[in-house]
Amino acid sequence: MAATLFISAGTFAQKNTVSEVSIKTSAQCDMCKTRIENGLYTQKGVVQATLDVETKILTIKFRSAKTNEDKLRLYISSLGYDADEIVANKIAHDNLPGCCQKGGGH
Ligand SMILES: [Cu+2]
Repeated sequence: MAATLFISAGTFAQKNTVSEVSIKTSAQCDMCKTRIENGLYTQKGVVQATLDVETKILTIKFRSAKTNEDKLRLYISSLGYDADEIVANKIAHDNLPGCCQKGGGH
């Protein structure tokens, strides 16, 4: 009985494991912050996304059963921003408002 309970609790915990990753982005301003954070919330497994505009560090809490760091970085690139060593998707980047592009207006 005790063993069964222990196993179920373990399975439950594994399914709901929340990991955290910090990713350096090329975000420039509050518009970028909104764009990146709101975008991430549409992605499976993302629990929390917080971008610090000053440091450009994005902190994401995610369920490791549903997504992973590489997927998240690729998604950020698809929004037009660098994500650590993943360079921003060029088309998405060039479609951003000028002030949100790398080295733009801030
Ligand atoms: Cu911006």
